[in-house]
Amino acid sequence: MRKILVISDTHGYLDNYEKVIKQNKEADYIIHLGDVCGDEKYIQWSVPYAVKILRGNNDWNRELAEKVVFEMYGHRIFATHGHRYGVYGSDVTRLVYAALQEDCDIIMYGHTHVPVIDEGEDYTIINPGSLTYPRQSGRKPSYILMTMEDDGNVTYELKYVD
Ligand SMILES: [Mn+2]
Repeated sequence: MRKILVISDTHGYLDNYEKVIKQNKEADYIIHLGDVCGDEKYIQWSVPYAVKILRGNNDWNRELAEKVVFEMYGHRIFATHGHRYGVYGSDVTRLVYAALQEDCDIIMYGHTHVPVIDEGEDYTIINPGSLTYPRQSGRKPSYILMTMEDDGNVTYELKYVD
């Protein structure tokens, strides 16, 4: 089993990131979906487990990948910031098309700062929202804790930082 913290859009502020790390000591993987804004090295070394950081529209570090496709427990995961696929409001058409072309069944993106967990028959789309500049109604900083069981079952929990 793996506990994966999916976070995004920290925009150069780490106070809430530190809270998330402290509140999820059982996590063993972090995926940051971009707009890390210079904190990539810090985040990379802040935990003793695996970290993937994607490149957002406010990231100038060319070492960060624009997108990544990887497999875990029988799932293919497509992770990207989203701006390259024109995500806007709730329109994720191009992103979904690109992910399905690569046979992915879990699609994750950031950029909109609005959390989404949309579990479908063929694929699931998630967006953890922003830990720094939330834009959904209520504007609470948010992230997603994803649990992948060995048998491939996945659960997604939208969590908030107070
Ligand atoms: Mn952003």
